Amino acid sequence: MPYELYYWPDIQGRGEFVRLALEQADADYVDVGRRDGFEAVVRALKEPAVAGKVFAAPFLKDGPTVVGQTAAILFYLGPKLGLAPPDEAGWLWAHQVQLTIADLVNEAHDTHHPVDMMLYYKDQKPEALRRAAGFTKARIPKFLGWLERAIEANGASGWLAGEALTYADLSTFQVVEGLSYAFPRAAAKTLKTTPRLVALAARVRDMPNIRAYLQSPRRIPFNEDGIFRRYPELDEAD
Ligand SMILES: N[C@@H](CCC(=O)N[C@@H](CS)C(=O)NCC(=O)O)C(=O)O
Repeated sequence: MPYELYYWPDIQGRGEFVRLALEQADADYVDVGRRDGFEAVVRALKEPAVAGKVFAAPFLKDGPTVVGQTAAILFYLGPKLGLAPPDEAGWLWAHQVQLTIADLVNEAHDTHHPVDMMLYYKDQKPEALRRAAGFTKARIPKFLGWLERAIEANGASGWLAGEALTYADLSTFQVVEGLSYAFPRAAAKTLKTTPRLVALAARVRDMPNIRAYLQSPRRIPFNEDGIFRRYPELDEAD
């Protein structure tokens, strides 16, 4: 039975962290929203076996198993896909990294939707400008600086958890891509100070399965409906 990923079909969003893991592992999976459309995801969220468990997309079905929350999906998939560290301490660490990335993702989202996610960006633009100023000035350096230190602390492998690639590295790559798309000036400024993080992202980008995925129609381009949106006025000034 293939894994079934349920996520919105037109954005990378939070689902992309799961897509990257499935693609790197060459897993047998169906991206149900991409195959059957947005309404298929809405319908699935209302199924009794899903509605009682899942708060929001993305979620994964693996036979009778239903898992929601991006970090929990990756915690579940990591060992099955060969993308988790080998021991319990490593599982916990990779999960901790993924949860920290989830915090970053929430803050990136809130730069364009600081007041109400049901309102349009244009209806909360003054607040967005204030929120984004703090995000670009202090939070991007803090999150990326932490990732840099974590790679360094892990030792010579250049990865985040142990000696081999894990889903935490794939998600870190996605964060570098997303921030570089949404906030090119602020991200570039910080990335100049994080050589290990830049090297990790380049290594992931160059892995054969990831490279093939990025060049395929399955990789949805970044756009202004997702988490990482390019509104130039929200980026740092030159
Ligand atoms: N913490 C959850 C957040 C899930 C989430 O906010 N999903 C968004 C799309 S990226 C959604 O569909 N939200 C609908 C809602 O919150 O009502 C995760 O990391 O998976």
